[in-house]
Amino acid sequence: MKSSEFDLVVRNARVATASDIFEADIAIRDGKIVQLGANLPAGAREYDAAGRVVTPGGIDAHCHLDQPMESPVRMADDFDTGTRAAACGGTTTVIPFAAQVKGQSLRAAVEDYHRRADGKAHVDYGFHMIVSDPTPEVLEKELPELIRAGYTSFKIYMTYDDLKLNDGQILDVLDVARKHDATAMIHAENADCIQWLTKRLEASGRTAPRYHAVSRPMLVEREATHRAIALSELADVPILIVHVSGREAVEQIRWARSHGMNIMAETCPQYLFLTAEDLGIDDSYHGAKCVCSPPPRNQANQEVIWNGLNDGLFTVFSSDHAPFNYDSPEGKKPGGEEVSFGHIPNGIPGIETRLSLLYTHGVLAGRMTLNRFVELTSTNPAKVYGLHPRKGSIAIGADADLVVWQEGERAISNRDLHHNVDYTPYEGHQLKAWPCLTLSGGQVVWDGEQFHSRSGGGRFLQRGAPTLLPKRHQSRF
Ligand code: DUC
Ligand code: ZN
Ligand code: ZN
Repeated sequence: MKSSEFDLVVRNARVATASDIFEADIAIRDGKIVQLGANLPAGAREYDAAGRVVTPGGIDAHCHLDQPMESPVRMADDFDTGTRAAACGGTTTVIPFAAQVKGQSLRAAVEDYHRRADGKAHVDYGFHMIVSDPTPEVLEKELPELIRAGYTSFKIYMTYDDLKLNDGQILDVLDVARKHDATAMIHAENADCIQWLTKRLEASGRTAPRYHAVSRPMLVEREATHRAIALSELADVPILIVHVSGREAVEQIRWARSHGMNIMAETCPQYLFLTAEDLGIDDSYHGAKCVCSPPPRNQANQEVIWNGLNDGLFTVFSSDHAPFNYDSPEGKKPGGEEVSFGHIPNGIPGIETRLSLLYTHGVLAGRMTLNRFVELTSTNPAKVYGLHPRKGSIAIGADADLVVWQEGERAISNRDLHHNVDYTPYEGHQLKAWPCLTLSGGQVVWDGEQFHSRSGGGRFLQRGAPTLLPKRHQSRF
């Protein structure tokens, strides 16, 4: 018999959801929110949020953890260290990627990924699939079965030799998304243009990290974004364009929306806080730390991304955390070498800093409302990826995944972060807010100073159908 009706009461919270801001006590029992109200009875434990903002736990719907790479490269974060960092940064749900290797079944990729995740995660997690080999078996059997089993989203690549699909294959996969109600994410960059530019740059000795940005100009993203939109129109299914970097892709998405198409879009911190200059203004290899795709652009493009975040163009804000150590033969120096830009593992860490950066420069700088912050970082990802209303809101019956915010000056330092990467691209960056408490399933996983492993661990989330957009009708073809 419990002595109190509630396991925990978070008292005097300034609760922020995607639609409302109100003062309330939040009562938690068995990992769920069970009451919201004034002057609730005492819980077995109490936390006084004393007027602090409390938001739903963040959902990082685009991050890479322990994703198998070609030897000698290896991701620095697995599900242990990656979800530890997530928790300390206020993220209570992650959705990384189970990647199909060409020639391998999709189910095998998902099973392998469960072996990597289960029992190791400290926050709840789901898997997106990466479809790299859409054989008839995959299209007709594996994908529909896996979608029914709760893997209700997948990513399609238009670049990277080992992952990319051609347009016909993309249409086939989009058709499965339409028929079986899944969310299709698209990495939109034109592979042939990148290859052509890379060859020319390397042939003339321009191999430093900064040429990564030169090899992937905005036009390669613009062209692929436009093509993805056309393929979505033809297949008659919404898509979500991931990691949109700047004006040219944004213009394509605005055009599609103005023509009534359901095109969703994601952006990430690197397109707000980094520029191509972070890849180097000279040939220094340090720029490898910020090599990611698409590359960061310039300040004018950062403004375009801020506008899209504020005015509703973007649906979700994710980290695209892709963790590689800088000074490591498994990381940015494969085999211990300073390699040409075309061989530098793509990606930067950001799972822990995503929310604080957006809160500081978005909410506190007056660039977006607190409600919009919640929508982009939690509510919309929950809806797009079939987790709402269990996740993404502060509501009775929802999981007790909560973040309490503390305001004050603090500089980002890699020493203080909880990932397993030897750098952060945001070293020295000044924050004005960060989480002082993270609850995952009602348990404290971050108390503002220390990480606490969740007893029983994070759970695998079987996800439902997307709910952000109305269910689509029959195909026209
Ligand atoms: N780009 C991706 O598409 N994925 C991982 C990291 C990156 O830079
Ligand atoms: Zn991508
Ligand atoms: Zn990615």
